[in-house]
Amino acid sequence: SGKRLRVLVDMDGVLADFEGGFLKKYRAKYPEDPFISLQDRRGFWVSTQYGQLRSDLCEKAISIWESKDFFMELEPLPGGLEAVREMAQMENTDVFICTSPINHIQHCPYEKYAWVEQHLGQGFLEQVILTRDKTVISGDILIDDKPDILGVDPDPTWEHILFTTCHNKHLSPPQKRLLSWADDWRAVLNSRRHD
Ligand code: BVP
Repeated sequence: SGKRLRVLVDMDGVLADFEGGFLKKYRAKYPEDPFISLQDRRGFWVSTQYGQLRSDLCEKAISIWESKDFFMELEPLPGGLEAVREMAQMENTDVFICTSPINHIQHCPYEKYAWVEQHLGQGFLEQVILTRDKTVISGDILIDDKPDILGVDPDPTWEHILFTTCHNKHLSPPQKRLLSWADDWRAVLNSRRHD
């Protein structure tokens, strides 16, 4: 087939350690309050689980990722940057980073671009897609840790590959999984090249 493969890669929980960065800053800011260890995380929304633990903790959790430098200072997840760099060099392959910014716009959208520039270089800014609705973005594959990716298009073009993280590891999802960047992501790409 002469067609190029388009891979969409999510950022938080796939390339950047949102959960680890959140927990570290939450514990530093609210040392007297209870927290949820990464082992005990369930459900995509951190704020929902903290709100269930104690109602006031929902807004305390939100205050963490709404703070300046939260997104900029997230650590890269092991192997992720190397994987997207390798994808970008592969023949007949286009890779885009597809990420949903939070609605508190002061810091997050800028810091997401700044993170990509710092870790992947200025040229990679061409590959960044910020959208609150990933179903309207066309691609062959979307690698994302969110189990349910919904939007206005009921039949997105991409196949969702669920990237395993603390909050989704106990699910039995309908999607194929990537267990980590040490898993065989090249085979996942190749499985979509000819159909
Ligand atoms: O920008 C991230 C963090 C934010 O939602 C976005 C998810 O983007 P994708 O990974 O789908 O691209 N976010 C927000 C909340 C609560 C908001 Br109230 C949360 O609990 N977890 C979370 O990731």
